[in-house]
Amino acid sequence: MVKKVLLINGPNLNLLGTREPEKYGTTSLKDIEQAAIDQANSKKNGSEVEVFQSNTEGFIIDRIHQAKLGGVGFVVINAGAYTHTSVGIRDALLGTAIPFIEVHITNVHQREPFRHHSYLSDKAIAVIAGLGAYGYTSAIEYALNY
Ligand code: CA2
Repeated sequence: MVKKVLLINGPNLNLLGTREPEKYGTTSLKDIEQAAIDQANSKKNGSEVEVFQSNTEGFIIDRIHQAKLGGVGFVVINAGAYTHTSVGIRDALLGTAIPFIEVHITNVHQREPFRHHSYLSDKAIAVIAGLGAYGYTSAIEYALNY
């Protein structure tokens, strides 16, 4: 079983819970991250969740590289807007060969056409979109049992 899971959130997701609650809900990123950490701790088998948020593409890529060196066995990622633009994040995930789940709070397929394409989906173990904050909970649960 995977012992170390990394939860990555991309640009603007630090604003969760503060604005646009009708779209993104009322849960803060801090609460989402703490819930993921608690999920791992409740397993009582030494599993851990590390968390990272950045508004900068290169920092996300650097963190994925570090994850490989740090023994992370699974990544849960909401790359935010970079989902639809970033070959670099795709290449980092493929280059490290860490299995990952792509999460979106909203159902991107009900939104503007430019959100329908993802540079990550075809390489993800799974894609979760539209379940709100519960999408993270379910992805972390899967990752911890992987
Ligand atoms: O649905 C998702 O989780 C998205 O990844 C969110 C991104 C968007 O660009 C993707 O297409 C879908 C945007 C994150 C913005 O987060 C905010 C949260 C609260 C207030 C304002 C923005």
